Amino acid sequence: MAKSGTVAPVGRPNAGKSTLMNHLLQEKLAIVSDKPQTTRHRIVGILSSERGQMVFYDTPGIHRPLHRMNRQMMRYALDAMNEADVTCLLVDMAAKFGSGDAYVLDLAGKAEGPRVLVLNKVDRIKKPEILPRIARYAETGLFDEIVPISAKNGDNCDRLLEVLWSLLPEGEPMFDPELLTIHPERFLAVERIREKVLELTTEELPFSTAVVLERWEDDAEKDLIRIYASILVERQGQKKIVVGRQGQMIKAIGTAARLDLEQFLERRVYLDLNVRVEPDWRENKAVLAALDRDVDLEVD
Ligand SMILES: Nc1nc2c(ncn2[C@@H]2O[C@H](COP(=O)(O)OP(=O)(O)O)[C@@H](O)[C@H]2O)c(=O)[nH]1
Ligand SMILES: [Mg+2]
Repeated sequence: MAKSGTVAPVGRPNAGKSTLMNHLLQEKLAIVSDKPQTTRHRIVGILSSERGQMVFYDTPGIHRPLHRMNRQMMRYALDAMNEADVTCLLVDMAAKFGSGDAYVLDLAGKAEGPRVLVLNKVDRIKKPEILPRIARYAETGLFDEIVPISAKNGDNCDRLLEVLWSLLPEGEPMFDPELLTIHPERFLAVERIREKVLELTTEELPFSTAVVLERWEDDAEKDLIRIYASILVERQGQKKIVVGRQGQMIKAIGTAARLDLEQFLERRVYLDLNVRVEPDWRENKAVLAALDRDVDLEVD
């Protein structure tokens, strides 16, 4: 009998959840950055093989929510954990264990069903430190399996996948095995624009930026897709940073995003980005609804 079920990678921001899902799917589905709170939705990734089907729910990192947007992000994370067949707690081995980690450990430890602890970023710590760390986590008795990996270079990810397949229930696949995700191209494209904003800007800016799709025109005659999008910021000063001196920053973001989108969409792309100040958008229901629109395709 084939396996079929869902896996929720959960953990603190920046633990490497999106990197892991991308690695296991061999595809850049979720955007990744070195800034916390990169993932803002539940991103579904579908892995189909002769073993069956494993559906990942990549989620926002667990953090103290200070805005309406972040409360929604936390709901995505907690709902995914409650719904998934297997909970996969990711811990950044290179980061010092703090109260945030204790909170997440407690939370994930209460998840129903099998729980796997993934000790990520082993490439960043010394080898002799690994076993004692595993032993300490094993003492909690909260996990069915503990697997040290590097999501970035793929170390031991085969072993993790093996563990996940073994814990998954038997069943029929939920999705067409040809599908990699349930998100429309437009959503994934807008995420990739946001990734460039995160990559090229620094400090507190990433938290207060969002990208909204304004218009998407498929010009078959010219074999071109025209994408009009707005980068939201909260204050005039932030707009200055995103635009840059003589528009240099927005130009760099636009070029990087266009090249990436042309590869992703396998089409020529015309990208029009504009920066808009939208005070307190993270509290604004209408803006948040616009950002949530078109995230999931309707799949029967
Ligand atoms: N050195 C190292 N860096 C990693 C590893 N996994 C993820 N990262 C980096 O950690 C940062 C956060 O990764 P991301 O997947 O966005 O974390 P998320 O917030 O949990 O989804 C990025 O800069 C990744 O490149 C790893 O195994 N080793
Ligand atoms: Mg992420």
